[in-house]
Amino acid sequence: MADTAQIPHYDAIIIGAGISGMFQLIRLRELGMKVRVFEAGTGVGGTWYWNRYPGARFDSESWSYGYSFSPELLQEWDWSEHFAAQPETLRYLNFVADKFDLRRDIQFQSRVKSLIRDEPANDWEVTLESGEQARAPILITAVGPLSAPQMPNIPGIKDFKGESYHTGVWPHHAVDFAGKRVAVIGTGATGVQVIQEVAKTAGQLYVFQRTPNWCAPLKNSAIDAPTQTRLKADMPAILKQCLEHFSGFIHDSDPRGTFEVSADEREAFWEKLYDEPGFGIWLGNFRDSLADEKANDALSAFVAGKIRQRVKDPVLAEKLIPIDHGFGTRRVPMETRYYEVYNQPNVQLIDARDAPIECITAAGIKTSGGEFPLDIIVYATGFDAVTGALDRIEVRGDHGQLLKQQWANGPKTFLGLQAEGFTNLFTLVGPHNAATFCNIPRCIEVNVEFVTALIKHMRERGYTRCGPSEEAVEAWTQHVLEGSKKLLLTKVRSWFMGMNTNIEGKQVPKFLLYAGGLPQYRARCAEVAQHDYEGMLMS
Ligand code: NA7
Repeated sequence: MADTAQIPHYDAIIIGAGISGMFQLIRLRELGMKVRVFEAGTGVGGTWYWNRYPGARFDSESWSYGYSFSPELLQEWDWSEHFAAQPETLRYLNFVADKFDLRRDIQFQSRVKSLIRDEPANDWEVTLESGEQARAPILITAVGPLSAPQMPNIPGIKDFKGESYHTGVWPHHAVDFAGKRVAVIGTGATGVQVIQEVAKTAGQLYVFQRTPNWCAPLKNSAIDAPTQTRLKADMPAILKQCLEHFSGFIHDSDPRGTFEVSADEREAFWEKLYDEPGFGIWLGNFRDSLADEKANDALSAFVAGKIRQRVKDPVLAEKLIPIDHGFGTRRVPMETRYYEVYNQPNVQLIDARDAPIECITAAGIKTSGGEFPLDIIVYATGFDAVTGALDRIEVRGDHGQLLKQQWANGPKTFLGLQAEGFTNLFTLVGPHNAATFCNIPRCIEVNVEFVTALIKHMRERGYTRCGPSEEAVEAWTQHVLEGSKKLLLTKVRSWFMGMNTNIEGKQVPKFLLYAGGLPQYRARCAEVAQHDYEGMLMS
């Protein structure tokens, strides 16, 4: 490494100014540390900065999503809807950045190219795409689990003469769909949000669906003044409840088994959940819904019935009903009149399984069944999930080893926060971390508080290095993989399983989440801290 004395030096460097990076900055400042945050965007907000596509909004109840660390902030901010749209969330995160004067430590338009450990100097050297460099002994990645947008591997994408956009890097200018011929490729949580919005104005909307997903009604509404007052008063109880629930939401599974109740009771319960706002039907269902095949089949049959009721054309309805996976074994897209969109004359579903997309041409999309002339193509094709954002950076550890290579056969971490041989690197919301299957701010705060307390512990005792032992990594990885086996979702192709048909080497399932739930994760983190960070070697 060249003349390092010329390179700006900090106590810690954080990569990313989304929800986790912003909160980590606040906490490290409180320790009196000199911190630099590098952020690729021109503003704060991470996910909510990049995903500004039409229809983008929460699936978490807004009032369960905000930061909890500041009672003042909780009282000051009023959410206007139970499930806020992206512009409001971005406004909220900017409000936080202003309130805590965060921008003075954040360097925007600074995409990181490499993170190289200089072990003898006990520093991480950060190099930006611009060539600019910075160093710090502590490096915290706050790069997000769904932040590496992935284009499909369809030939001819560059040939298209119309407008085209990936949802995850949506432009800052308005895109006008009125009267246009529009294609949306992808029917995941993002595609579903885009489709129901674009269908309102497009002249003709073609939805290219390869795999139907099980969607459920969001039931969003405005928050009226009395509800606002009640929510503010209930905030401590709501936040406590979230921390005690499996995935950090206000919803938690029902203690009853699917077949422990009568058929009538079961049906009535599902009707109630289907009619209620939010993820209740997914995360607040019978305790065996996502683990027992028969229970899951029965629930899937109930939801299929709903789709048949809502889509007028019976042949089309069948095309929208998943046949290769059960309800909730992939991320459930939340919708507002999504199925009714297919009753509109300006919307056509193209089954990309029957007639696969062959290529993109200058004029539109060509499938094995025909050609579709288009003005706009929207790629709602998802992300290189969880490990993707780290894979896109050259991350080299103590002995020059590549993190991507070390994780080639699946991630190996301690608590989803540290990898062996990557001293002083902390991966907020990393793979095998509870935050990957969570109402994310609730888990982010758990991550950040743990890392902050650990750094404080190191500073108080004069430790300058921290990394997990081989045994701790092995034990955590086994615990994560063992725990995943009970869930049906491990048998299904999805981003949960690190599978992406558009990326070479990502066709083999590698479980990326943590299926033990937030309470168990918090308990384990607390236990590790109480035992002087057992499993983490400090010197
Ligand atoms: P997802 O859930 O990964 O969905 C991507 C969609 O794009 C999905 O329907 C894919 O079909 C489809 N896709 C991807 N590549 C292709 C090609 N080559 N041809 C046709 N269709 C394709 O991403 P989202 O952005 O919707 O959601 C990601 C998460 O962000 C979401 O779970 C929320 O937590 C927020 P496939 O299913 O692979 O057949």
